[in-house]
Amino acid sequence: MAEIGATNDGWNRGRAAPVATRQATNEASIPMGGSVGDYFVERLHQWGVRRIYGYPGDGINGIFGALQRAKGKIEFVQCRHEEMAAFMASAHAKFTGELGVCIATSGPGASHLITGLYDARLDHMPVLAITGQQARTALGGHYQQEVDLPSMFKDVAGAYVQTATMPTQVRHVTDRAIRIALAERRVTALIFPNDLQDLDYEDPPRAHGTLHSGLGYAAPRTVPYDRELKAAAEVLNAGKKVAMLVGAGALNATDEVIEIADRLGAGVAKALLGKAVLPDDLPWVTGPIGLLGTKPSWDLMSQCDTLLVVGSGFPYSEFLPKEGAARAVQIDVAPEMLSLRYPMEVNLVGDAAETLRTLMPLITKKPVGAWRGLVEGWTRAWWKTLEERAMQPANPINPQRVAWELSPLVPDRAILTSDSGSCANWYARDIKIRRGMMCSLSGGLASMGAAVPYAIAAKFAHPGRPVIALVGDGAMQMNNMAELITVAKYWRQWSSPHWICAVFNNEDLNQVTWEQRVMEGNPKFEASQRIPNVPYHKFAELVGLKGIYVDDPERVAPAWREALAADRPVVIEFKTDPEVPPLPPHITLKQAKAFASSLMKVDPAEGSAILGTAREVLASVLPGTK
Ligand SMILES: Cc1ncc(C[n+]2csc(CCOP(=O)(O)OP(=O)(O)O)c2C)c(N)n1
Ligand SMILES: [Mg+2]
Repeated sequence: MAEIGATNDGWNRGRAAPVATRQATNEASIPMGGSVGDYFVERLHQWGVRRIYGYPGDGINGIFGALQRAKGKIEFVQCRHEEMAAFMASAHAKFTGELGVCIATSGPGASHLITGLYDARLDHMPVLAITGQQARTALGGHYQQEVDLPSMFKDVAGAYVQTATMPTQVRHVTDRAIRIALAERRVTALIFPNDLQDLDYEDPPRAHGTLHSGLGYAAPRTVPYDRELKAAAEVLNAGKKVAMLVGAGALNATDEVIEIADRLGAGVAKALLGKAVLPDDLPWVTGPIGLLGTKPSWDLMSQCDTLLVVGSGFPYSEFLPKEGAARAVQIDVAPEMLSLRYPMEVNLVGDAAETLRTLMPLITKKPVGAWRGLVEGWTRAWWKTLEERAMQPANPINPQRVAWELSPLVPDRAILTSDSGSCANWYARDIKIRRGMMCSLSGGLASMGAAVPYAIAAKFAHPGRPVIALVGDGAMQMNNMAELITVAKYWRQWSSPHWICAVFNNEDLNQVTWEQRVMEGNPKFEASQRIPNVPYHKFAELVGLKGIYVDDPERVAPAWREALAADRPVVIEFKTDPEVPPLPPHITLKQAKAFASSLMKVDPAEGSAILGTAREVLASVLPGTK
């Protein structure tokens, strides 16, 4: 069967990209005589599902029995925690374009899924959650592990949540849950009471009150009408200083984004989930935007006269032009995301690549002018600033240097993931993405604990590609450490062993420590911020992986090389300095004042590099301050 969703560059599809499952067809018939569980597993297979992440329990044993009887037609990947299974399903969807599927038992298994499902929900990923439930005869009886699952799932999987109650109902609830997830890029949930799972399956009879549903979904070609395209072209052609912002919805449109940016003479900033849309060696790509963004992206947005947003739900309006300062056009396949962060003059509902291709002939090529030169100058200067910041001495290792030195060493076609924490800043800014690479993180939800499960799902989806996860020590302690056991369990079946988890050990919940200082004007709150020092590399060795420990800045690059060449998955632990600030690209005067006042109060780190930081903070609001 054609593997439509996983072609070589097929990963490169974001929110707007056509989602396909492996060919779903009505032709294959399901052998009769099996249980509801057997039927359900076979139907998932017909829909193209080949891998499910999850954890067992007595509420779902009927379906696990069916998975076992299906003899590997669908691979089951055992995680350490259901939340991790849901993150893996979300990441599977991100890295393949296919439906992600996770499974859990009733009660606590189902409730554990929730955060991972919200990750998929907020990043518009098609994910199906399958859970067990207590027997139909017990429901409503305050029974053990009885949770009102439809109510619990109603928000996160609001597009479609159903409890199956009869064998004859299973076919249509399955077909609908999958079709809705794929077509609306939403999370859906199916709940199976455990007694139902073991009943004999029956097709719906030809009778009133029955449904006879079928398989298959193919994404449509979505393009706006000519009238809107002309209006958009008029705005863009009139612009003298065009800025673009691209996000995950443009991941399938790299060539088209480059072509339109060249025609418009535009500079392009990238939202975090759109990091892989454009390679960072293009001189007019200003890199990330927002709190984790760059100075040239800030300048681009504050000085442009025209804005074109493609496939991005980037949340922070204050990083976009001032209202009224720029004429603007937005392209998004999801109408509800249009004109949401900035009032757009023209809203185009459409797939990014298709819409840009249709728009292209209407765009007049602008002569290469001063604006592009300006943007390229800002960007060149910024890369130098980044290098200087990365190579600043620190105690013992500057965390920016960890990402900066990795950047040129990242192998072709590698897949990168990042956790939420200060490392997301270095991932966003310091790693130069190249064409053919993939990368993602928990974007909309920005949840801790996602980088390792994302990296595991990336490796299952693309076992031949190197995978690198960047993770803070707090996030390791939260859940990522346990998932190293999953890596230890499965890595030998991957065609290449190159899987690396880099830990930034700063004994601190550092991103939030800095937020407390800069946003609130509070000193570091030791009780909430300081975390225990754990030998992550030794934990890796304990479970059979390779561990590398680095506390010497000069060893950063050689240690990365060693990790990249290892014959097994690696945990590479960097002892990093918590006093290197993950500063927003542009600090406001208000924030600088808050920070200064936090210094006046007693900060446990007083007297250390923090005073040097004060200079850096003030210099970014008051240019020329040293
Ligand atoms: C599940 C969850 N809990 C809390 C937060 C808030 N939060 C964001 S970053 C962060 C600190 C992360 O610490 P660590 O993983 O050690 O990374 P560091 O910032 O120190 O590099 C916290 C607590 C979150 N994003 N997600
Ligand atoms: Mg930390």
